[in-house]
Parts: sequence; C-alpha cells; structure tokens
Amino acid sequence: LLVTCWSKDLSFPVDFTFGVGTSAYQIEGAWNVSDKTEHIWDRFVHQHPDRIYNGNNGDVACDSYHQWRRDIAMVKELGATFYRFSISWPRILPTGFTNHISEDGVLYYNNLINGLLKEGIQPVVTIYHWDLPQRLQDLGGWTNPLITDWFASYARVLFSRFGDRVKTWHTINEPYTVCDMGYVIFAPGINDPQVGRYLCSKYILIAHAKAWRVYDEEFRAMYNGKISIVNHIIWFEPKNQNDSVLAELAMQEFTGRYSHPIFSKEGGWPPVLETLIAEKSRYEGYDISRLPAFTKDEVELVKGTFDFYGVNHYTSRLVRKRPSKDAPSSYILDSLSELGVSFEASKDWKSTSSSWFMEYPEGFRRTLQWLRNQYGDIDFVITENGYATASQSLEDYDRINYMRTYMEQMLLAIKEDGIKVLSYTTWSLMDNFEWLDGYRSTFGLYQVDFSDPNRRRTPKLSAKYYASVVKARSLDISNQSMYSISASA
Ligand code: PNW
Repeated sequence: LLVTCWSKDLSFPVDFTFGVGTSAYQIEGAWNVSDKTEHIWDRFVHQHPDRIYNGNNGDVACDSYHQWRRDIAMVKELGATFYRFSISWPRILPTGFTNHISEDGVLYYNNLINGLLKEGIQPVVTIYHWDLPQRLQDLGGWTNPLITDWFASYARVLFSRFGDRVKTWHTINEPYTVCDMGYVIFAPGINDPQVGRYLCSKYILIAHAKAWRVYDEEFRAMYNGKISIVNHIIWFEPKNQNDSVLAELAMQEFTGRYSHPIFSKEGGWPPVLETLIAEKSRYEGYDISRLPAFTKDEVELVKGTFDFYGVNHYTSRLVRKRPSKDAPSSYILDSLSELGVSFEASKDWKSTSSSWFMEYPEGFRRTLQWLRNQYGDIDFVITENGYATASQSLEDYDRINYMRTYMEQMLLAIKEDGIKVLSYTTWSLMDNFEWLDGYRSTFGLYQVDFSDPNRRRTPKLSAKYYASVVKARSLDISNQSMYSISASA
C-alpha cells in the first residue's frame, strides 16, 4: 500500500508523562477509624444497600488505609511518573470545618505522599472525589452558596499541609457526576434534577474558583504548582446529519456547563444553554431560571481559574431527537432528558460490564478536537481513561485492546491535530468499589482479592502491557517486553 493515512509513528512526545489513578472512597476503607466522620457515600451505602450492586459498600474496599505501601510498590512496578489519588474531606476535617484538623488523617496522606516521592513518583491530588462530610450535606451541601467558602477553607488546609510536596492539584473530580448524578441517582440520594442539580452546578464552579484563587494568591509563588478542574466527557455524535444541532446542545449541557464559565474568553454559562433553560423555566411557570444566573462579579471570579484542562473520558453516544415517550437511554443521562434528545450506542460499538459504557475509540479524538475548538490551544491532561469488565481473568486482553486503541486516538490528536495533551492517566491502579456497580465491574490493572483480609493484589496482563508502553514510550512494543512484572504478593 503506497498511501497510509498517517505515518504510524506510535511513539509519545518526549515530555509526555504517564500515571495511574484511584479515589479515596473507592480504595481506602477504614470508613470509621480514628476521628474520621461519616460522608455522603458512607451514609448512602448504609441506608440504601438496595441501590448498590449486591449491597456492596466501601467500608473496607481495598483497605488502602493499611495497604498503602503495596499501592506505592505497584505504581513503581508500572513505571508511572505520577499517582493520582484523592483526599477524603472528613478524614482531614472531621467536623467538615477547619476548627479541628485530624492529625491521623494528615499522617496517612503524609505517609503516602512521602512514600511516593521516595520512589520518584509524583503525587497528583484530587481535593474532592465525591465524599462530602455528611454534616455539610445536612446543611445543604453543594446547593448552599456558603459551601464555596467551606470548600476553599478545606483546600487551604491541604495546600498548607501538603503543598510543599504536591505540585499538581485537581479541585473537583467531575462536577457533572456530583451534580447531575448526585441529584438523581448517586449519593446523597436526592432526586431533584429540575432545580437541585443546577444550584449545585453554580456553586461547585464557584467553589472550584475560590480554591483555585486561594492557591494562586497564597501558595503559587511559594510552591510553584498547578491546579485545575477535571471534567467527565462523553462524546455525543449526531446520529444523522440533521441531529448535529442537538448533539452540540447535549455537549453544551453535559460538558460546556462545567467548562464555559472557566475556560471560555467571555465566561458564564454557555449562551445556548442559558437561553434554553431560562425559556423552559418561564414556560413551566418559574419566575426565575432554574439555572441560576451568575452575577457580573461571579463571572469574573470563575473565568480563567485553570492551569490546564483535566479530561476523564470513557465512552460515546449517538444523539437524535427523542420520539415522544421514549424511555431514557441510560441512568447517567437521565438528567439531560429535558433537552428532548435521546441517546443510544451504535451497533458497531462493543459493550463492557458497565451499562453506560461502550467502546468507540474515535470518540476520544473527537472529544479533544471539540474541546480545543471551544476553548483554544490550552494544555490538556487525560486524568482518567480505562476499561470495565466483570471477568475475573488475569489475562485481560479486552482491556489491553481498549487501552491501545484509545491511546492511539490520543496520539492522533497530539500528532495530527496538534492538540497539546501532556499526560495520560489509566483508571484504575486496581479493582475497587465502583459506586453503584459495587465490586462487580472492575477497572483495575491489578486484581484485588476482596475475600482476602489483606486484599492481596495481583497484576493482570494489562499491568504488564501498560508498564511496557510506559517503558518504551510508544504503543509499538515487542511481545518479549510484556512480562516485566513478576506476580508478587
Ligand atoms: C469516573 N457514568 O466516574 C470516576 O471519576 C471514577 O471514580 C469511576 O470509578 C470511573 O469513572 C469509572 O466509572 C464515572 O455513569 C462515574 O457515566 C459514572 C460514569 C462515568 C464516570
């Protein structure tokens, strides 16, 4: 063949870095040790075991509260440059507020951070990955405007305790999931998609912005780190050509709502969304829009509060106009039903063990292209990408295939489209508590034996694959290099 679409140079740029991720509630366990208090997921899993697969919960999870040394050893085995983990708010601030700092909580994260640095691994810390102190929830949680200051105060504690060693911070992991799923189906289990999720949208953006400004004004000069927000993005592709306006509207509702206020030149809500929800609200009899307006000062407060754009990407959907009385296509997208669209998967896309998750590697590149077109030539980092399976097999060829095809699309975005993607993070280091899917759907490069009191971890083939890619700095790897991790305990 004389002509190929691209040169098939499968190597990564010289400065490109590789990492692996987890979050506190999904791995730590130790839900009630020392002075840690209850958070909204503790409350949710204990009160509503019926809503979680098999009544599973994160009380013990991977027991990383005790097994953190092994976790560090695994990240090192992979050869990863960084480890992305999250800090549990009520483990550090048991009252939710700064009047009491848990020294046991601080010690746990100090051990983890220092242990990583000793192995030459950079800690990348998510400040909020969904475990809100229950007390703050009882005071209104993310719908109370005051949470913007509570969050900034919590962030300040983390910057002052850990900022000398942590140089990359993520304020909020996936505001979409916090608000649009939290006010439909996730913890705290409040069902109010009409108003609750939009209040949450506004205040979580302001909370992010205030925390960013605390870092920028009080810590940046001293510590010289970077801080930004992480969004979950599903690629919405028009099913037919005449569905392209609807697909774009869905992108604005899902991704633009949490991006435009921060990353656009003009700030504020995406105009098309602001107009639509205002009109709908008026039609429904509300005297103000269900999507609360930003004041001019708030627009300025939020605008520009980023050092990079964090992308969590897994899957895609086809979008078309919803025929009347059509059932919502999947629980994660229920809150978007008011757009009058329906979502479906193409028959060509392979399904996974998570109901919401189908494979479409090209959607990854299109996501990055869309973001660059919307917000310009900013730095992107891939903060999550990974594959779900219910299989117990250590020979996870389906995960390897997912990783290879998705990373290839990311390379095309970098090399063919010139998009600045600086790093890639695999989700997840190990099998863990996968929210409503409990322990059924697993994303790990390492298998965890949840019947073993020590939660023994064993590398899957995908761990060896990822280690080989990281080592070769290329997707072009020979088979011999695939067996570099010994099956250690
Ligand atoms: C991300 N969905 O969340 C989270 O950041 C992780 O904690 C989680 O384990 C991972 O993706 C895999 O699910 C998502 O329903 C949660 O579309 C739900 C959805 C997507 C991402």
